[in-house]
Amino acid sequence: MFQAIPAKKGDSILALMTEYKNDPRTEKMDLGIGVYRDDTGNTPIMQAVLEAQTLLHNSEPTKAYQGLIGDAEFNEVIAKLLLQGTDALNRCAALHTPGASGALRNLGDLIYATKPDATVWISNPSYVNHRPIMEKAGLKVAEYPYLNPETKLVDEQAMLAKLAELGENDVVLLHGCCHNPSGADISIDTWQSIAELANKTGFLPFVDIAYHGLGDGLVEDLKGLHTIVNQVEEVLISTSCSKNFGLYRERTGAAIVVTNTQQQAINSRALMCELARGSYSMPPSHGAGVVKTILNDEALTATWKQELTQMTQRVQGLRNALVAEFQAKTQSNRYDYFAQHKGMFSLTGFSDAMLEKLKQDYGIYIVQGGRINVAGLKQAEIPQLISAILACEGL
Ligand code: PLP
Ligand code: TYF
Repeated sequence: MFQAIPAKKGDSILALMTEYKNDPRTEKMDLGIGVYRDDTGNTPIMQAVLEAQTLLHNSEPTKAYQGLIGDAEFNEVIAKLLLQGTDALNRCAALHTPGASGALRNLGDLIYATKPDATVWISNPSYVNHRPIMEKAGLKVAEYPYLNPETKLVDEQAMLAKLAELGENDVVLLHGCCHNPSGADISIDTWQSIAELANKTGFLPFVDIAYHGLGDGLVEDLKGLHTIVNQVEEVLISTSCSKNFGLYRERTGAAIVVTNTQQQAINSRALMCELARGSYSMPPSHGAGVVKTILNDEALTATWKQELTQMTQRVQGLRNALVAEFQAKTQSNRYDYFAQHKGMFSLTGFSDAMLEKLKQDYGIYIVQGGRINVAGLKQAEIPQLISAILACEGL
């Protein structure tokens, strides 16, 4: 039965992570997979998470099943974290899922269950798993123009021109902030135009926000999402606690459906529960328990916000330092885009040959397409990284 299955290469980002681990060199730099690291190269467990885990450990009464909606209190706090201050909070329902990946798949299944002919439009480029998740849900996937390869910023005109052609059979998957892989985010004016276009043409906005708080901060990073939900009746949202709570392996996220009435949202979530029943059934509880413990406690929330701000500021500092060092070494502004990008990543567009040389000759690991995880850098490594890039340039 399984003899016909060919060997597979698998996910190139995860493969690069393993290749880095197996590289015996001591002088090496992992700028591949999207995890935050501190200046010593560790991905620490946040202090707020450590304290919440202790509280949880001492108070958790049972490990009995939670039911298909997962942790109901987590669903409430995560919806508030994202939608507080908008009227969408009164016409939404959240479903605790195994990471944003689980949310993306569940919402893909929801789209398929209600409109099997829909096309999901993803940005070019987009998160490596957007296309496979939506295709495996049975949906057609197409790309809208996004990144201008010259400026490394968003080609907003081209993007809006394509979205203007769409209609009621289309779903537009948008990155809420900190675009993966490019780091280039859309302006508030463009979010406003997207909201207007959605209302005019009837496409469904689907906002994936996996890096909330890692761009300009928890409040600022929601401006795009809020622009949409304040004006458009129906919106899908997937969110992740992997990065902003550092809970990666705990697989913690949520799928949120915003509809025209609270009852409609509850009905939609009932269908989402049925769809979850057809795959993983119930999500793992620990990460959601940690998140709700933090968000229900003022002191822990303050600690968490402070830590998240420090992480974000470290990345912004690295971005500024990269630009300053590039300017000093090249007497040019061609790498200034690093400081205009938001979140963990910047897409450089480095060629495969250049990436191979950086890896082989310098032990520098960067994802295909040239996506650099700025959040994986140590301050002291910046001169070394830039010298290596400049030595390899032109390949
Ligand atoms: N969406 C985007 C844009 C991502 O970059 C990621 C991965 O980090 C995810 C979703 C999935 O996140 P999670 O680890 O919560 O499944
Ligand atoms: O883009 C990234 O690096 C993160 C982590 O199959 C990730 O989103 C990468 C690949 C993958 C799962 C998670």
